[in-house]
Amino acid sequence: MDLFPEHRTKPVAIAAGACWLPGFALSVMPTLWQSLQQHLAAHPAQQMMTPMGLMSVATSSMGHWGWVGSSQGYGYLAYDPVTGQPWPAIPPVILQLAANAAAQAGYSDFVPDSCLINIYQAGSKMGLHQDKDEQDFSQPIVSVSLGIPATFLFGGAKRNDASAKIPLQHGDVVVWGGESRRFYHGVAAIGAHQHPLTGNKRINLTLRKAK
Ligand code: MD6
Ligand code: FE
Repeated sequence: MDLFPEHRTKPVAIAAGACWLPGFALSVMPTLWQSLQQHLAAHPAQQMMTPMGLMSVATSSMGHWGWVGSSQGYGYLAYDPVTGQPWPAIPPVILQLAANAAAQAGYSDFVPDSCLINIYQAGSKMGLHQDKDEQDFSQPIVSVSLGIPATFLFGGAKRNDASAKIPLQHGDVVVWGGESRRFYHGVAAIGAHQHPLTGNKRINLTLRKAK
């Protein structure tokens, strides 16, 4: 597996059914960024509680189902617990990007109903976990990275399986599905960096079909 190809423009297979698409989101970034800023102004990201404790990332959502945590548990909720309002629709630019990335990775007709927005700063991380709160595991997950770099950890079906370390940059997309749909994954602690668009932050969009 070549994680550092000279030309970071071609898809890189990272596991069975999982694909890293370097720079795939760059062409739509101006439109994407504008819609994301509008969303976050109305639905600010909040640090969610989970039964494991307060998350180090701040979270907001778009789409029919938002991902929400509390000390009682976590999962998909149709309204923003902060405003009590339904989540806004996923903007067309993001829906189209997700469908195009999924298709590039071999998953046709991907129509997500959930877009989780995670905001990381220096020291934020996400421990190894599986995404298994969705109903249809035939649908892939599409993850879009903005801003400062992150090391995405992509393991296997078992928690102890070795993890590949994927050096994600602004505009990179990762798609996983098929055999790797329930593989363990996480984000290593973020370093202190600056990015011209996002400042000291990394923003990740995770698109899924929840229900
Ligand atoms: C990321 N997030 O933020 C990856 N999975 O780069 C996740 O893998 C994730 O934030 C399940 C539930 C919430 C998440
Ligand atoms: Fe996840």
